[in-house]
Amino acid sequence: MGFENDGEFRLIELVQKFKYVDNLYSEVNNGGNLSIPKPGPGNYESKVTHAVSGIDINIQPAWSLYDQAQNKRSVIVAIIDTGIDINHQELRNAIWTNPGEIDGDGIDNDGNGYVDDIHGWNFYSNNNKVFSGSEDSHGTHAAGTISASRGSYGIAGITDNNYVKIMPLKALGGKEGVGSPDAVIKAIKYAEEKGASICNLSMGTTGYSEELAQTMKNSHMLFVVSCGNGGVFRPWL
Ligand SMILES: [Ca+2]
Ligand SMILES: [Ca+2]
Repeated sequence: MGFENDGEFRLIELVQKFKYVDNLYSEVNNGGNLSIPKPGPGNYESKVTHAVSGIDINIQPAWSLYDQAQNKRSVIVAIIDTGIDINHQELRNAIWTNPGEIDGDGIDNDGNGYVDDIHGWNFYSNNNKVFSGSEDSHGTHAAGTISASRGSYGIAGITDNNYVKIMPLKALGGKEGVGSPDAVIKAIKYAEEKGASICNLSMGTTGYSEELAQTMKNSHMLFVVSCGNGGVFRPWL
């Protein structure tokens, strides 16, 4: 609904509400096996919401300008989240590949401390598996919003994934999409060292980590973070 607002949109509301946890989280499931509630007649409510037409990100003119541009620069966007389905047909062309790493040889070829990190790293489980199935739906969703292929089937991301590549860094996991500040800090440092210039953090926390705050402050990357999910007020923000 953010791409084009023509005055009304259908809002799908989850009946099963989010809850707060004492750690970083993406979204919370109250007992099912998926990180979003299972589809079913009792799980969703649908209603039409009226809005002011044109209040959207106005993406079509931006695409036109971008497509006309002669010199497009390559940009790496690190997504620190749950994992990402890197083989999804909408995302295959969008996934960053580590140019200094040889896949599957059991050797840390680029010497960054991570073995076979060919498409990012899993800081939740400390391995190179950046997609573990249904628990990684949230990160896959975020990647799609940023860089799903245009002109393919299904949705379109806001960027041209011929130039904008996604670096999958899994720091949240399990059925509740929870992770530690330490995992996020390590992922931020990884992203910076491997050339990301934008870092997406679609997550929230009810706690404060001075080390995480300083890591972000000392980074040269642009951080895009979620804000206001759940409406909790924190005075330090
Ligand atoms: Ca490596
Ligand atoms: Ca290797």
